[in-house]
Amino acid sequence: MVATINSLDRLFIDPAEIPKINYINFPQGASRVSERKIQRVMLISPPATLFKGDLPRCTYPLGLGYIAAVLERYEYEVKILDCLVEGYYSKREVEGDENFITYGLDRESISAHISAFQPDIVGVSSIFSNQSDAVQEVFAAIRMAAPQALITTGGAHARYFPHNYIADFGVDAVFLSESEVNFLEYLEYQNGNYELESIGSIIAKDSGGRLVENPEMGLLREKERNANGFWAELDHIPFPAWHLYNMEEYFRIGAYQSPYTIGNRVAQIYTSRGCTAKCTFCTTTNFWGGKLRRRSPENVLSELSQLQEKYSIDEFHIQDDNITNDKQHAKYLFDQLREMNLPWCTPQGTALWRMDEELIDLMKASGCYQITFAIESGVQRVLNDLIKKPLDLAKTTHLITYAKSIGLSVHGFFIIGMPPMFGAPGETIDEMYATYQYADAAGFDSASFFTATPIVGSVLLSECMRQGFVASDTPLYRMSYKQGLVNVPGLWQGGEIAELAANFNREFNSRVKRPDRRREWTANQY
Ligand code: B12
Ligand code: SF4
Repeated sequence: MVATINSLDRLFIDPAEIPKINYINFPQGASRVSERKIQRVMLISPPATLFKGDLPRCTYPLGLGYIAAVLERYEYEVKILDCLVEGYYSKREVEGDENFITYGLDRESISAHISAFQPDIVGVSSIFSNQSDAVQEVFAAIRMAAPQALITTGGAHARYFPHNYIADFGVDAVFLSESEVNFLEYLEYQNGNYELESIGSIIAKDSGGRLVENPEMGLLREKERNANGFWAELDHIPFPAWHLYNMEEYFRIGAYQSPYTIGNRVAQIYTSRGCTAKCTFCTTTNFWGGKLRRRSPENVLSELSQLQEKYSIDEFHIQDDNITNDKQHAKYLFDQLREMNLPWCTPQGTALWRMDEELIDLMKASGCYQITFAIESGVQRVLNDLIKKPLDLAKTTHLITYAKSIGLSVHGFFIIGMPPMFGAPGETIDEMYATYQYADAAGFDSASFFTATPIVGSVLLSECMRQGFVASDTPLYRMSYKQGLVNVPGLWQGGEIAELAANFNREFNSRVKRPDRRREWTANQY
């Protein structure tokens, strides 16, 4: 089984150290379609194995949509299979683990989809550690249905287990970061038009079975600003291939990330990639290179207009890691979003430390109806010493009341159970209660209390490993923010923290009056 701490790759270097970054662009041309050996590409998002208390949210695998759009631009034939949306109502127990449940297509059904398409190559998304055994099921399904097809994978989980995937599961190539360009280059390599050695962020076998490794990170960036002077580093990336998603099924299921979603036809959008902060629990810095790259407001509006025109969307969710990282750019964007006249929210969490009244006014005026503030802790010491989020509570808490006062609903994200880090003492149970009290006093309408979870690629994991706070056989493939995986001898056990977080969630949210929903949400499903 992949994804225990024992099986972490040697590439799992100090997550504070980012591999060398090269800025790259799309190639000018590609091989002739008629001469291609590899032309039919299937991109698969695996089923989801979730903690029993988690709501099976079901949203578009955007990464695969972006890759597909690029491949279509170069005339490859592409299909996206999202095993979750296609098998959403089929759920099954996880053998040997009663706390988890799997949603989505089973191996036979996945095989049937693969057989029907007969791909030359399959790319399996591996962005979630808790999907890593589902990823293995997909590999097995590929072997059953298309034994000749090349197997590849990539994403925020695959990045930390590439040798494992190749040695134990017969994968041909693992992509280590952003992959719009290197996946295309890999296809071109297979079609005799490119050198494997020239591809960045990849570990792959060449035609003779030799392993080629290049951990350097290639990040897309074109021109800096557009004609109107707005940042536009990502404007050259095509919009995700929305036409390859089963849009009506996502709309029908309606299990979007936010429990407060008001629309019935919701899209999700990325307006920037990356974040420049270095919060210890977060993997963004490591995975996206700690750099911020933006799309211009015009580019974002153009995608939203297309979504409105083609799919009649009636709401959108902004999924950026940190939408307000560049406050001025965010202001320009929100100002222009008014034109869309669509409700929107930020279920992914926004950085209170990059906000002010003017920005919140612009959000409201452009259709935002709910902000999720990612506060993490109501205790400044915990923020400074353990979480390392550049948030000053004394200077910013009033913005929460301000957002409420202008009619926005406000949700808070909090983390409890931070262990000792960098020589600073771990979070005490009293400090966790203080966070609860902070959330209460700050006036949040609702809140999520997560247990500190050592995700691969986070400094939190490396600090826990260094100090022996996580067992080496900890099943990273069963991670959820509802479990307590960190044990600090003499301070607390993970189980206690998980229970405390569950109580906080229940207590805080049981009083929330929710809008009429199509589904039942329990107080612990935040
Ligand atoms: C939106 C989102 C969700 C959505 C679902 C998204 C979906 N269907 O894809 C929802 C809300 C459901 C969700 C849930 C969870 N999430 Co989430 N989520 C995200 C988020 C914010 C954005 C994902 C995204 O669209 N990124 C933008 C696209 C462009 O990037 P991408 O998907 O990574 O794809 C690029 C590369 O990874 C690569 N790539 C990806 N797949 C493939 C495949 C191939 C073949 C190739 C070549 C390349 C490749 O190329 C792509 C293009 O450049 C990320 C953080 C982030 N910034 O990425 C967290 C993130 C993926 N989530 C995370 C986690 C932990 C969870 C949960 C476990 C939380 C929980 N409940 O406890 C659940 C698990 C859900 C599940 N299905 O099992 C972690 C995963 C870390 C880990 N190792 O597990 C992340 C990284 C955030 C973090 N905390 O650090 N999530
Ligand atoms: S501000 Fe948000 S996205 Fe940025 S490093 Fe911190 S948690 Fe991650």
